Amino acid sequence: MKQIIIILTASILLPACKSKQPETLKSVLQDKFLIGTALNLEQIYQRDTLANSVILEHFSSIVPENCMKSMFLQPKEGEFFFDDADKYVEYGEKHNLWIVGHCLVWHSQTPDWFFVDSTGKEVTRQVLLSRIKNHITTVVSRYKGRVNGWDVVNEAILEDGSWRQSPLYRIIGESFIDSAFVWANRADTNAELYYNDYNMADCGKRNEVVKLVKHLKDNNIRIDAVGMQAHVHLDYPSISEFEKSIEAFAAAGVKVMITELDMSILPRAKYNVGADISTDFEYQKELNPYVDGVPAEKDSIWTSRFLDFFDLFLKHSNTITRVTTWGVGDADSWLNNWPIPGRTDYPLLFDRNYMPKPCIDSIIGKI
Ligand code: 9MR
Repeated sequence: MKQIIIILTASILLPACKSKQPETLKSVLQDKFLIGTALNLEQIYQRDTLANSVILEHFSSIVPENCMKSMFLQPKEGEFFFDDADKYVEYGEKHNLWIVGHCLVWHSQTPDWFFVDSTGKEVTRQVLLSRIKNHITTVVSRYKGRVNGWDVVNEAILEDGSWRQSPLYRIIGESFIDSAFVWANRADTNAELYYNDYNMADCGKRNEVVKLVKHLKDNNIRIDAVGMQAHVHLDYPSISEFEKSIEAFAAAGVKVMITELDMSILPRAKYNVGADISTDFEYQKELNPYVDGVPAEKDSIWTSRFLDFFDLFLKHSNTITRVTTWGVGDADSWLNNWPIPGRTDYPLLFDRNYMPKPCIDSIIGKI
């Protein structure tokens, strides 16, 4: 009898005593969209416990910042290196995260041998197509059923709507995109397939990407989403132009993902350089003004604009299925070294000590 009373008392009291779990980005956003982050090797190998706990607390999706790019996966023809990518996928599976593969076909970070023969001469269309097919088939098949979605083609179209004159385009023509999506689909019919690009709020690029999506769909080639990288600035792009692109991609019949979100706080060397890593400028002190910290006023401008973007994403949460930031803490960001090396930027949601910025509380408070 005494035992029954104790059990009954405990079951009545326990729920009331149980402390409420603190809310995190991933907990509040779970019914809206996935919230993701890019991981570097330090994070994939869990060398920093603080970064690791932030990732697991706040994020529901991951993407590898570099280790799945073709120059790392296939440094020599037919010789694949999968150690880091395997570790990345294991990490995601272990923690039940939505795993993105980035990226299968890109003009950049492609190994030197990819576009040339043994004499250094550009390869033929047939050879290049067979190299792309082999790369995609090998990589996607290895992670079949494990990677949830792939950036199949990255950055093929320019801001004015013309096609990037990369070796992919010059040697094969526009159809390299069709082939890449067909081969990725054959290798894993369940993984989602994405076209991913930066400066997607620009009208020329927006229209051409819509055309591309329609072209793929008209030809029964599967594409599931368009990735808007969102390397944004304090003065570019306008929220309204960004919104037009979300709406245009959704109207073309695909989901939208915000795939590489960061917002630089630094003055720009030149208006609108996009995210093309081949662009760089010389270091100048006045272009690196916040080495010792950001003045409060500037910080609040950053926070308020970041929140404006978040409001937009929440407004379109029926269309947007994932928002991924390009890195965890400010020190991890590529923007510290691009387009000018050696600067101190503050573009992400966590500071250099992986402490949450005020923006996170505001996002949590909104939902
Ligand atoms: O953040 C990545 C950086 O560490 C690499 O040096 C760079 C080289 O290509 O790529 C960066 O990530 C890019 C991404 O893969 C594609 N979109 C633009 C990103 C920023 O350049």
